[in-house]
Amino acid sequence: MSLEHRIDNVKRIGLLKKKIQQKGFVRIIETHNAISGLIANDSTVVLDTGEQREFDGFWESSLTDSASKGFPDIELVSLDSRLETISQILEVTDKPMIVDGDTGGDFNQFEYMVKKLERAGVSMVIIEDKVFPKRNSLEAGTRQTLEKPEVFAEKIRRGIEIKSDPDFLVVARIESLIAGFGLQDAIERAELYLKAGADGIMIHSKDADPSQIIEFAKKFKSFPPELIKEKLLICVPTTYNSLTCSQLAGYGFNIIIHANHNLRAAYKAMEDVCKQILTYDRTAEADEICTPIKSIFAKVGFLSVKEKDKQAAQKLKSKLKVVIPSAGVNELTRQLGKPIALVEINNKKLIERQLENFYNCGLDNIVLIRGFGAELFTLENIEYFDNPDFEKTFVLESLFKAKEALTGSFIYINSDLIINESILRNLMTLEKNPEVDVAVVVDNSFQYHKHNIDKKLDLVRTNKGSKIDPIRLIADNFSEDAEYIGKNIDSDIAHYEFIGVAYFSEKGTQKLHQIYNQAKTANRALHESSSFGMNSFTDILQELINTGTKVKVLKTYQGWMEIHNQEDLEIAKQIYA
Ligand code: SPV
Ligand code: MG
Repeated sequence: MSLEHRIDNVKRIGLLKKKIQQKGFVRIIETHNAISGLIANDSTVVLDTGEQREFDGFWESSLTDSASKGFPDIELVSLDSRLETISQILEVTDKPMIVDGDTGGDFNQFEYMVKKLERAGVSMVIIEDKVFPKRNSLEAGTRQTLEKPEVFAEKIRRGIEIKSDPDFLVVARIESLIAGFGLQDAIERAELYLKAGADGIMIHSKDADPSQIIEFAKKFKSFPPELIKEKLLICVPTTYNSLTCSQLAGYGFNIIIHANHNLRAAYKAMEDVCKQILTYDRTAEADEICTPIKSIFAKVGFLSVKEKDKQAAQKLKSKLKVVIPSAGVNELTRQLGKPIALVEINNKKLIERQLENFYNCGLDNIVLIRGFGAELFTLENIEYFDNPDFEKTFVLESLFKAKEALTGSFIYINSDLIINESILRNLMTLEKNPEVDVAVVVDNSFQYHKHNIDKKLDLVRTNKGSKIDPIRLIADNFSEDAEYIGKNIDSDIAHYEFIGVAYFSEKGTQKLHQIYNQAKTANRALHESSSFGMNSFTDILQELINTGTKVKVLKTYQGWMEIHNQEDLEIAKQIYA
């Protein structure tokens, strides 16, 4: 991951020298942009012998940088453009870089090049002894003009003098073998460049036969010791590629550069994939030769961004949670083959409509307990819990499947409800009200249409409730205490209907746990329930009342809707049309 590769420039510059000192020789791989840098940086193999092998640094090649930009390798790409690529690679990696400086320009230009590369965090610049503008060395028949050795030696001297970091290295690249001037010319030039202060010599060849290179290495070793003290020998075995790095190191090379392979590999892969897509007129076949997008996401750090986003969102979530038990199954959900929360009301799932209201109120800490059709919940940013026993147990058991999330204060809401934001906002005021530990949302409109209600309602009788004007009801919220809550009460003496929404303060939540744990230990059916497993939410509310907890009521007149059957669903569709 790109963010993880962090290293400061001074440390990185010194790394190349350090690695060579430690290992004797280093393996360098070409990179031409940030992603190739990332891949090169992270590539590693473990051999049968147990040895773990990776690249020690990068070659920022003039050939592949130019080609990446669609240009021939003739010193056409400006230093600024090269520097842009260089800094993009360095930004996401933590290994040292050697820059192919072409001819380095004239003496003065080379001084600026050295300063800029040093400042960028590059460890080494290699310049070649050709006349500007050089031509790439690999193509047979290309006209190659070598610089006068004395002129080039002077350029090296100027570069050495201007650098300020002793670990930044200036290397002379000898092109005698490329230009056909022979080994002797190469050796004479090497001697001159070393005397000018070059930190090392790169000897280049485009011959498939490595014998001249090997010969050069032998001659280099036989130079007077003071001339080659701490001097590096470098090669680029593009054409004589049968020799391994270890073999080349055996001949005395300290740096072995694989100069163009990442670009060539990418080029071939891109050509192949383009042909596949054109041939089959689709991408199904091409996908097989492509890296999965997820691997790229992982490499460039996108997956860790996703993870960190999640963690941050978790940290910054509202303290007040919303807990939705959605495990149960009824006739309607069986018919629809999905949990009620996932039923679509005019192209939007019920849960999405709920979530919209929660988010609008700043409530984004959502806990949902799944059961029937659990696998159908794919919404993110919800903390899920599961009640696999949803057929045999009831809502209290579902709620306590999320017991580890039941901490602090929370709003309980049934999954088949849509409620107005005003109800939520009213409940949210309780966060600042130390008087209320438990509150339930109630509605008295059932009193006016009792006769056409087909299901047994959860009714509430309070200490001060009466039949009064529904508008006035709202004015005295949280002043009445529920005395009875459940189905087994004559509707004539009940004041309200419990709508399936409740609030618990931190203390209220603790009491809830206490009562639940006691009932569990005793395997006790609470209130109207027939068994412990069938305990309902209203059963524990009544138990709270019975054990001295005040359960306050928040009165609402309409502003909520329960999707209980097909008819409700049709009404909801009309409302949201
Ligand atoms: C490069 O990679 O740009 C080089 C090496 O200079 S070569 O292409 O072999 O000249
Ligand atoms: Mg080059």
